[in-house]
Amino acid sequence: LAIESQLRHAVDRQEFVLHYQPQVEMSTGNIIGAEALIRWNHPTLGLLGPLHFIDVAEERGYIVQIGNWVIREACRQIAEWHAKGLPLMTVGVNLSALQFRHQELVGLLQDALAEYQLPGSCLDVEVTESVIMDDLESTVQTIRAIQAMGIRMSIDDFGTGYSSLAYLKRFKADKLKIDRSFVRDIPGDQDDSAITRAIINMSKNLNMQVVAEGVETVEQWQFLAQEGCHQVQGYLLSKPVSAEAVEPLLRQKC
Ligand code: G
Ligand code: G
Ligand code: MN
Ligand code: NA
Repeated sequence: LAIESQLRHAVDRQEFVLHYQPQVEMSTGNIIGAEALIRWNHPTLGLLGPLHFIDVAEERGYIVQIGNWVIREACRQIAEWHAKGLPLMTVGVNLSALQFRHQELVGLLQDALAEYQLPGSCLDVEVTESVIMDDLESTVQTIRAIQAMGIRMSIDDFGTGYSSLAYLKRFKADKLKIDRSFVRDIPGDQDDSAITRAIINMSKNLNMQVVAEGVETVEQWQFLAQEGCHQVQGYLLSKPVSAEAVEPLLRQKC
């Protein structure tokens, strides 16, 4: 309960920070972007990960304000990196259900890009299948409006939601992110290997990019490379780290 009232003021008190996990293109080894992951620099408890506060933030409705901060902060950071001579990065931001259904989302994305003079291609919006399935009709419209700005749409944790594949026909997702629960036991586990291979093939046949999450070992990398996965993300390359710590990694791209 203390945490709830502290959470309410955390945006105003500037207690949130974004960490970044690089995403690598398998064919070139280049870092082509990063996923932004929120942390709460709590006054007494230290740095807290999303598992400690995202659900509460969603329940209490604070997630909209927090999510708005995430979008603006990601844009500010992309512009700062660019001003320092880095190429324009694409940053993935995670959107919660409430935030995705909020009527001001599209305007907010537009304003954040305009404020930092960034093209839409700098942002990649990540939503889970459950968020999409929640209200498919209105979701499809929101997704189309987001993509019309040049922003990419990724399906996060793909394969774990209670959903049918039919939604993939209703709009064109730009990217599927294979959930790390499937990646964890490849190549040893035959079922996980088969599922991962199937997701990669389906993505390619539907002209979507495919990203494997949670890649921790060289053996996983090799399996994914052999199957033609486009991008990977995971501890093998880097944990999510602060903006300062990720900067040298991003420079390797140049
Ligand atoms: O960052 P990991 O380190 O702990 O993230 C855990 C979960 O929190 C992931 O499922 C991720 O999608 C979610 N998450 C991370 N950052 C954000 C954010 O800015 N907004 C929302 N809604 N979820 C986030
Ligand atoms: O649900 P979402 O995909 O957005 O979750 C990202 C979460 O996965 C974050 O909590 C992040 O810290 C975690 N993560 C990223 N890479 C790895 C990895 O290689 N192994 C494990 N176990 N977790 C990872
Ligand atoms: Mn994500
Ligand atoms: Na994910």
